[in-house]
Amino acid sequence: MTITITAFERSPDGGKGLARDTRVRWALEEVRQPYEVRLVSFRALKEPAHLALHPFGQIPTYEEGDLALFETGAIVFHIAQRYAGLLPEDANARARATTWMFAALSTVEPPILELANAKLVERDKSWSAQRIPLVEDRVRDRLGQLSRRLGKAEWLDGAFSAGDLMMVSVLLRVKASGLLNEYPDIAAYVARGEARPAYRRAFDAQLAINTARS
Ligand code: GTB
Repeated sequence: MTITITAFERSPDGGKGLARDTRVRWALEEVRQPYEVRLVSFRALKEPAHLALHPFGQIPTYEEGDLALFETGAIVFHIAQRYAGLLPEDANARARATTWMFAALSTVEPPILELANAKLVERDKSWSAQRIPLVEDRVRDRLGQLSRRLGKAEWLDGAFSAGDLMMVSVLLRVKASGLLNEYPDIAAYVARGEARPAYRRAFDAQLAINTARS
């Protein structure tokens, strides 16, 4: 059955992996499933056809036969459950890998998004210079906790899983800030994720779309 995802027609970062179709592409590449991409303009995101797929008017979406999904957590989880390669066989190990997916999205990503908003959206506010260091410290708290758990391990819980895919995807959003470099184990962990052939294929595919159109 053909899998179709949506992605930005023109990504604000020029297709350098920050838009969230990257994590869905990465998951599909890890499980070796071919997929098609429907490119959507910012205007079309808020039009009825796209809103029928995604109530919040965002990318990415995922269609497979009569199944339509939104939310990258749900999409990656679906891919990991349906196709072998992203979740362990053992039921407890599977539950732990799923826990890391949720931890990435519910516990680590919120302060990272807060920092991105503080730097991009709130820059012109009079209080911005006071707020940014506070938000940076919230990110540091999470990175420190994660670093203490990860230590020198290659991945969060044994073999690479959907938990790592989601955690690395979330951490990539803060890479440009330089904060990851304060936690060498985390920086190395993210670099390991980026070095995976499946990630490289996902990244290159997104970049190619944006490069072709610039
Ligand atoms: N919780 C949802 C999920 O995980 O699927 C969030 C989806 C989401 O934020 N989608 C964004 C979107 O469609 C694109 S990824 N935004 C348009 C809108 O809301 O109108 C966020 C994103 C986009 C681009 C960059 N960048 O270029 O730097 C970074 C992050």
